[in-house]
Order: sequence, then C-alpha cells, then structure tokens
Amino acid sequence: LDAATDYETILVTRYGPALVVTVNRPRALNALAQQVVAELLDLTGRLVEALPSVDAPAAGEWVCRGVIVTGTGEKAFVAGADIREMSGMTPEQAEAYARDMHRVTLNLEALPVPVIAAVNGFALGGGCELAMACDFIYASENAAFGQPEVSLGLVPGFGGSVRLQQRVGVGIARELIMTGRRITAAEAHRIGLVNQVFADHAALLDAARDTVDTIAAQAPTAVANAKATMNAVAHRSVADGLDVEAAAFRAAFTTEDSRIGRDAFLSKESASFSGR
Ligand code: CO8
Repeated sequence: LDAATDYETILVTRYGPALVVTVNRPRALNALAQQVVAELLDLTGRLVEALPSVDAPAAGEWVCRGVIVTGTGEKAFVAGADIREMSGMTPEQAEAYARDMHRVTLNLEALPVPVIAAVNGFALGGGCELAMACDFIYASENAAFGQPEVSLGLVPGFGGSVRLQQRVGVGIARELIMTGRRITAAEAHRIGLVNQVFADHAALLDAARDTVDTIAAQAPTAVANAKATMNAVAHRSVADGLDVEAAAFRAAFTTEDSRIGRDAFLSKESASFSGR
C-alpha cells in the first residue's frame, strides 16, 4: 500500500484499526471521474491481494481490520458519476467505465474485513451505488441518497439496479429508481438503507472506527467467513443458500479461533483470538 500516497483523487489514511478511503474531488462534489475509478480500482485490487492473510500480526505491526469509505468535506459523499466526463463518452467507453466501477464494487465485497460507508452528504447515482457496495452504511444528518439517473436519460450503471433491490426491497427500490427522488438520511434510515445516523462527519467517522474496533475484537477468520458466506448466498434460493452456509459452518468449526472462542465462553474468560 505504500504506493497509495501517489493517488491524486483519493486519500488513504489510517484511523485506529481502519483504513479510511476518502474520495477527494470537493470541487466536483467528489464525483467519480475516470481517474477516481482507476485509483479506486488500483487500491481495492491491492487490498484484495494483501488482506486475505489474517494471520496473527507481528508485535507492533499495524493490521487493517476494516475499511471506511467516505468523501471530502461536509457537503458530498459522492455526487455520482462525473456527468461532464460522461457527456463526451462513446457507448463503448461508457460501458467500460461502468464495468471498471463494477470491479471496484466487487473488490470491496471481496475484502475479508468489514467495509463501512460513512456517507457525509450527497450520495447520488454512483455515490449511492458505491455506498451500497460496502457492508453497511452509516450517515450524517445532512446525507441525501438517490438514484437520479432517469432524470439524465440514463439508468443506474454502477450496480444500483441490483443492490438497491437487495437492500431495501423491490417496491421501494423501483419507486426510487423510477422517480429519481432524493431521500434524506432519516428516510434512508427508516427504509433500512442506512444503519445509523450521526450529527456530523466527525461523529460519523468516530462511529465507523468504533464499529471496526468492535468487529476487530471478534475472531477475524469468522468475520471473513461470515462475510464471504453472506456474499455467496445473497443470490441463491434458501435451500441452495443453506448448503453454502453448512459448508461455511463446517469450515469455521475447524479453525483454532472457534476452539478459543468456545473454551473462553465455557471458562467465563474473554477470548484472545489467534487469527487462525
Ligand atoms: N458530475 C460532475 N460534476 C458535478 C457532479 C457530477 N455528478 N455533481 C456536481 N458537480 C459539480 C457541479 O457541476 C459544480 O461544478 P461547477 O462549480 O464547476 O459548476 C460543483 O460540482 C458543485 O455542484 P452544484 O453547483 O450543482 O451544487 P448544488 O449545491 O447546487 O447542487 C447537487 C448539489 C444537487 C448534488 C447537484 O450538484 C447535482 O444534482 N449533481 C448531480 C447529481 C447526479 O445526478 N448524480 C448522478 C449522476 S449519474 C450516475 O451516477 C450514473 C452512474 C452510472 C454511470 C454508468 C456509466 C455510463
């Protein structure tokens, strides 16, 4: 990740045990220009390569236990795809742009650690879609969500047609996508798109870091296994999904951490996980 400092449109920093990825184009409300997508693709690709080894770290070594995705400033998380850039694209270029962003979202889902969207303002179009590729969404009170593509003669292109229905159900997703209506953080919370709402960006980032801390205290292999299982069963029938879950449960049962966790419970002590 040392090369991460070379990025121009995203910032990569540490906050407690979390890596904070900040989309940093405040003059365009952090819109996802092609350069942003390319840098997110590079970073998330590196993380997919680097993170699966959740072995016990050497003493004093910093280990990434989660990723927080946010935007610079108080106004926008990400105001969507870059409309200015898009207007000069051929259909082929537009599809390639969408497919690159699909890869970013799939990379985020593939990470063996929690990925939390900290939505600090407008999350429209591609911004809402980026947030939905995270495991769950926290928001500040001034956050606003929407899929306004139909107002531009477009359709959601970065995964919204798939993930909004999964997140909030078919009826609400169709209403939001067909109307292009923008919703507040409070409404997003009510429909289950957002887990929790916080006063401002700082409180939001603190809460996301605290949640990464909480998850970091659990068995890392189990967290990774649970996330991979939930990804794998998301599109399957219940019966099919239960088979995947059974295999994952069996695999979890063979880890050292599961023995440590059971032993700690039975001896009324707190578990100290090995990461194996
Ligand atoms: N792209 C490019 N520039 C943007 C974008 C954007 N999405 N959003 C805002 N900006 C720019 C504005 O042009 C403006 O720049 P300038 O100062 O140079 O004129 C600057 O950011 C500030 O914006 P505003 O002056 O508009 O700020 P307001 O407070 O008046 O309004 C809004 C804020 C409501 C967020 C408004 O900016 C807005 O509606 N933005 C567009 C939101 C939108 O429609 N997003 C969806 C885009 S489509 C999409 O994401 C589809 C993804 C799939 C693509 C598939 C591949 C082709």
